[in-house]
Amino acid sequence: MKKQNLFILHLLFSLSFQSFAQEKFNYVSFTSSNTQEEIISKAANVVPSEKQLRWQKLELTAFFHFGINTFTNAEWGDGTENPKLFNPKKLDAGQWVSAIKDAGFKQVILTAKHHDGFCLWPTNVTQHSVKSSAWKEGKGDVVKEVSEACKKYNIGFGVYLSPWDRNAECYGTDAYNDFFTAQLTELLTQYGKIDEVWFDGACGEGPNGKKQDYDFMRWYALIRKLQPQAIIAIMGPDVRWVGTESGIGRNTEWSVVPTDNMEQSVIAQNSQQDLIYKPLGNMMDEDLGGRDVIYSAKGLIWYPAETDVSIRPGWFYHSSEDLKVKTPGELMDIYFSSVGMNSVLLLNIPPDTNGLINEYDIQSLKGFKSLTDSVFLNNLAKGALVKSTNGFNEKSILDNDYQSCFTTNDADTTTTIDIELTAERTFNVLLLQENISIGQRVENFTLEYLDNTGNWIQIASGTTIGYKRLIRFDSVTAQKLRLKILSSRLNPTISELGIYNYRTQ
Ligand code: FUL
Repeated sequence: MKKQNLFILHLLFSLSFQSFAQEKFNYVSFTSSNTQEEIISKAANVVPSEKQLRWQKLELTAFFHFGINTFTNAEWGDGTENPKLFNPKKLDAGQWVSAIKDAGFKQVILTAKHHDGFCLWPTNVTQHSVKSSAWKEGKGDVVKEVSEACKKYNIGFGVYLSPWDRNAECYGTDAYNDFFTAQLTELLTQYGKIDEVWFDGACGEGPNGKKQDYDFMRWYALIRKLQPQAIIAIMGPDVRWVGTESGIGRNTEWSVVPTDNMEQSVIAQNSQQDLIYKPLGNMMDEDLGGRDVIYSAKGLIWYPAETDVSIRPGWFYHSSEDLKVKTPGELMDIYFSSVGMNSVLLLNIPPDTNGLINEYDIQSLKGFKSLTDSVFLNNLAKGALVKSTNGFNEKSILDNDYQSCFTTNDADTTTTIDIELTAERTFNVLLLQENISIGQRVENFTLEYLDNTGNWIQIASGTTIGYKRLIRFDSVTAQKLRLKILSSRLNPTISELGIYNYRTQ
């Protein structure tokens, strides 16, 4: 290629990357004068906060449901349990953390206190804790042991602290908010770095039960102050619940969703700062962020989905469920329908009464890891020739570097990328990743292959991509593939593309 042409290409390339420099916000608000075009362009520039991006890249996180329920064989304790029953004689937090680390998980969340109010650390504000248990003669601290194991294995550490507390006498009065604040402060100050705080929305008090107005704003502010890097999930501002406990997310999963409680003053002055309130709005619909939904929104926020599901039928360990541990194949299905649907997976693996991850669960995690490795360590598109009709930086979709990406000029919201594999291959999985640090933009795409009669045949199609999209289809054997981005909110970005073969047993 002539030097001059190369220069023009380079210029075009840098121009297109200037669009990345457009103003980016974690949330935006609209006025009634905003046109639909303006709304779409603003939506395309809403991006994750630094901590949301870090969290999204974890992909796999593990829940440890452990507590008095483990010893009473219950799912929801009522708070009257005898703390002496808690006695995990062989507790080994290193075994828990290494088991999940070996399976590819990057962060854990421990149920420091579930609805029964029993605390896994020796809190100062109630006797209902490990302090009153038989375990280590009341001198043990599960939160400490798990947090230290996480440090040792370089795994993120988070805490679940149930707002609903069936043991605390003050529950239902103003004093409970102080009680909870004190518990939260202990957790945030005594165990080093906390990466995620998980506030459960569950409350089974019923119409005649105790009513508690939770002081969430105070708790969010406290977390932001004491552990500014921590994600506040579910009943919190950073991460929303996907809406099921089955492990199945949405086919169309927008991380940019409407929120109703946009305060003009907050937005005008602190547009780049963290929100300290939970976005309000319907976060349960099938389509949370499509065009029709956002046209009538007051504002938009980056509010991604977390998919929580248990490896067993229950959240706590019950020996009767040993044979019901999900198989590696079932965990793979969940991986496809959570991580593969632009969500982070929070898989619960409940330690047993010995204080160990049970052998059944260990075996299943191991099988899951060998399955993910056997599929995803071998990108069949590696080394392929990649050419687009109107884009730049095509090679970056195969460079295994998330940050670098393919894109087009600003106004080009469609593109076609041809991929010629180094040889004919058999495959049945497509992986796509958008560079979400630039925004989530793609609304519609297809994948085709060239069959041996010279026809392009569609094998996969989808709407959103987001951080990661995995699509399975019937196996095909081909050498030439065509990815079509049919609709995007601004110039699409593609960070990575993968083609894999998943052999189900
Ligand atoms: C729910 C709780 O009620 C369950 O016991 C479990 O902790 C699950 C993760 O969240 O809301």
